Amino acid sequence: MFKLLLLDLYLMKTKIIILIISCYSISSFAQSKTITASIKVYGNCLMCKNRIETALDHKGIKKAVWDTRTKELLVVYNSSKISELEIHEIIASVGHDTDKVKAKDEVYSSLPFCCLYRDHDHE
Ligand SMILES: [Cu+2]
Repeated sequence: MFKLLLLDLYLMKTKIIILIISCYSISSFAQSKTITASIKVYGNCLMCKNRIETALDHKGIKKAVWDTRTKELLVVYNSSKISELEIHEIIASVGHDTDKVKAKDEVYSSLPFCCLYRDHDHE
């Protein structure tokens, strides 16, 4: 009789654990989302395009295409691996301002002359 009760208790425990694990995996699956965003990134030329897109060859980022004319960056990323703010910071770290994060002056001033978008606006 006592043994049976123990077995029952054990089965119940197992059921609860399975329930917790399945809830957890469902929620982590829901958090792993592919997001497509459009970010304003300041720059001038094809060298800028290459610099921005190369910097975004990064874990969690699936696609990054910057338009030299509209200054819009199309980025596809996995929000469980990287945040949008981190993407802004990567872009700023190579010398390009975004609508959220500004590049440091010393990084900006080390860019080639044709890329100095704050001082000259040309394509
Ligand atoms: Cu450039």
